[in-house]
Amino acid sequence: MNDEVRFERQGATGTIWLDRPKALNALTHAMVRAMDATLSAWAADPGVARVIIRSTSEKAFCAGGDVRAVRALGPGPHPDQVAFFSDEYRLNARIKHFPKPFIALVDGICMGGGVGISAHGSHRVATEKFVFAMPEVAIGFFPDVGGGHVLSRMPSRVGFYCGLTGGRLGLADALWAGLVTHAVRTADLPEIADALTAGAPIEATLAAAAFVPEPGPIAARAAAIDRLFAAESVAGCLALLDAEVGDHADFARETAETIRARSPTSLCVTFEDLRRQGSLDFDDGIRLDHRIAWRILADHDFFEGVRAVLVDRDNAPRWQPAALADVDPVEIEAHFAVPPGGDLALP
Ligand code: QUE
Repeated sequence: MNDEVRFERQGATGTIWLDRPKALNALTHAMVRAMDATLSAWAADPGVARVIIRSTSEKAFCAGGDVRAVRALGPGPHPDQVAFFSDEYRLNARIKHFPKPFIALVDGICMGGGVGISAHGSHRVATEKFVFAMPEVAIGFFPDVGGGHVLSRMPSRVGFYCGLTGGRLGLADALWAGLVTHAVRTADLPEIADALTAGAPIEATLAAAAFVPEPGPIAARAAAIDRLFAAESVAGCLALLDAEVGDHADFARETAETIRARSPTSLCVTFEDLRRQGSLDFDDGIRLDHRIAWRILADHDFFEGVRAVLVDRDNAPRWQPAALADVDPVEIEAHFAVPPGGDLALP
């Protein structure tokens, strides 16, 4: 039994409690395995009619995967690293294809791996404390866990903005982008959860609790973002951002500065990934995530990025190569090849 994630059965409702608050519920391999096993059993159990996932932390739903543990195994790909990502991606696919309502109650930070266990469910309920990000380019990784599938389907190339900057979306923008299905208030969440757990009708309960937030900052800039991220490469987008004048010039300058701090290799991999994900179904998309993750485990930047952001916390990663112009296109293409062990096996 794993005490970092707990499972409850009340009547026909199964509840998953993420309970690793000191690490903002960052997903360990044991948590991933426990959730996958329980969801597999609940999918087949006619006594379970719905599943709710929520957090014991007031601050975070889930900040990501336990990438510190992945890094601690050293440069890879190590079999345990590959197994962690493979199991995590299979869990993401299980949630995407879950045969019953899967309701994520997301109150607080939801990044990376947290997106993978909430955004693919049938109901994504979030509060005014919701903060979404796919920040992996900051640690030399890429938006995995089915995040590329989601980002590539957001309106107005906002997914490219999110993926290449690691930038955040608040509740209003996430609702606008289709990530969140219902905006509710944190104060109302206990009552909503109790009603859903007791078997109240899902759509009516959520519709009655939902509110319409004030428009968010990203939706307000959607047309500019669409234009600024319309180039055919990362360098092309940076050129558009650098050339921007007028109302969005400050936004463009800050955005370009953020992108320039990210791993050049991660940026190029992410750009090509988002380009491809738009025309792949979910399962092919997550198989692509597995190919890329496998290859990134052999790269320099992931280990350096986790060191700089999460281990030493100097926030001064020394990327290799350090400049976008020095990224070899052949190296980038290699991230999309089938790994020696074959593609991710999905049930
Ligand atoms: C980018 C990321 C992650 C991140 C920060 C980034 C990520 C992740 C965590 C994280 C946060 C708090 C913890 C923890 C991990 O931070 O994936 O163990 O306590 O899991 O800039 O991709």
